[in-house]
Amino acid sequence: MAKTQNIETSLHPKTLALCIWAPYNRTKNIEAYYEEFLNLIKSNGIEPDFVEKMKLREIHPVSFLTAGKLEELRKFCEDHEIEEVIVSEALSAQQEKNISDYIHIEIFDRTHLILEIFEKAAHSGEGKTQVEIAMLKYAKTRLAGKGIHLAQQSGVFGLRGGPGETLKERERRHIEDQIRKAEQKLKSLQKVRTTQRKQRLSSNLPYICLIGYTNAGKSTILNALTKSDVLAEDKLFATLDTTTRELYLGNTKRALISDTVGFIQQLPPQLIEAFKSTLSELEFADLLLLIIDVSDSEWENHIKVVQEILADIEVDKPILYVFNKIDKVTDPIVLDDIDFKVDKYKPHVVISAKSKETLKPLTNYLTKWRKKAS
Ligand SMILES: Nc1nc2c(ncn2[C@@H]2O[C@H](COP(=O)(O)OP(=O)(O)OP(=O)(O)O)[C@@H](O)[C@H]2O)c(=O)[nH]1
Ligand SMILES: [Mg+2]
Repeated sequence: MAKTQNIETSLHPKTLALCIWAPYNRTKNIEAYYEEFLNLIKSNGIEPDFVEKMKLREIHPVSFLTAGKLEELRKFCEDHEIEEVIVSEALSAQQEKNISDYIHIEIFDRTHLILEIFEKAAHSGEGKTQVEIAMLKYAKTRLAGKGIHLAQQSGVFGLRGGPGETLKERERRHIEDQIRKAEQKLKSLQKVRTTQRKQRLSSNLPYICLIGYTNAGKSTILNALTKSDVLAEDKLFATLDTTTRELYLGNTKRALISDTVGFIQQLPPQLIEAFKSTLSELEFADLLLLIIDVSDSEWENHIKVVQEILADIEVDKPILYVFNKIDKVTDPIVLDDIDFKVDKYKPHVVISAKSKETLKPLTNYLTKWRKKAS
């Protein structure tokens, strides 16, 4: 490992953020990937004391890190009295447990980190229930990882139906029970959504959804277009709940527009699954505004991530690519490059949500689109 960085010393457990460049990660810009991971940690309200980078040539199937890397990590944690490690990758239950056992420190993987951010950001009953289901499903996989441990404790390693297995089985059943209850609750909450949708349809107004990578500016654009005050901040996953507003263009009510949860690369599958009820809104959209933070050097990769998730949830709707935050790009060479590259995405507009004037390409597009539709 290299480039140790002591950011802060405080009362919280001494935390190491372990940035891993795994062989399956085909990014052209690993530093941007690390930065995003550190932003996830920050969005969860944590300031890591140390940031370490580790490049892996191979993944060990049962411990993720090979023996040499494991020892390197153990030594670092011992030397710096680390009390918890957050890893940039999603680990299997067994990999997490094996690393943790070797270094004698608690490990949190990428999925755990994202689930905690979602838990903090959920406000509505539906949002909270969706996160609860994702967390329970995650807990269930971690329980499987505890199997050997529990069996060893009770001295029945390798025996089926012994006390260890019974305990695990009981825990598993308890979690499954909770998942079932939460899913029932979600179903009744979805009824409310269906009623709202019916009301929307009866209004005969077209329906527009804002989608995109987290922090791209979706809520800021919703606020600017509809004079609302949805929480918009420089934080990953600030929005989890869908907000629908009336969209006026000129002085006429033209459409209904919704903000949605943001996406990220390697979004935990439990979350996609749990958020299908919120994302099902997209099926009813007449137009998707795919918001892109064009000041982020990774914007093309972000579009790919969004397109992959849309394909995964089987949403195929007309898209307007909205390249946002152009005010942040000042380098003329980068501006030229953007100018050239955005042409691949049709139709598109380039905007800044910061002012009414720079938002105009979008409002003009929507006005024309609306006229064409009516
Ligand atoms: N400079 C600049 N900043 C912007 C622009 N649009 C949004 N921002 C900022 O970008 C940050 C994220 O904006 P949000 O609107 O919260 O982004 P979001 O896509 O809703 O993010 P999530 O809800 O977390 O997925 C905020 O700090 C905004 O003020 C823009 O056009 N220019
Ligand atoms: Mg938002």
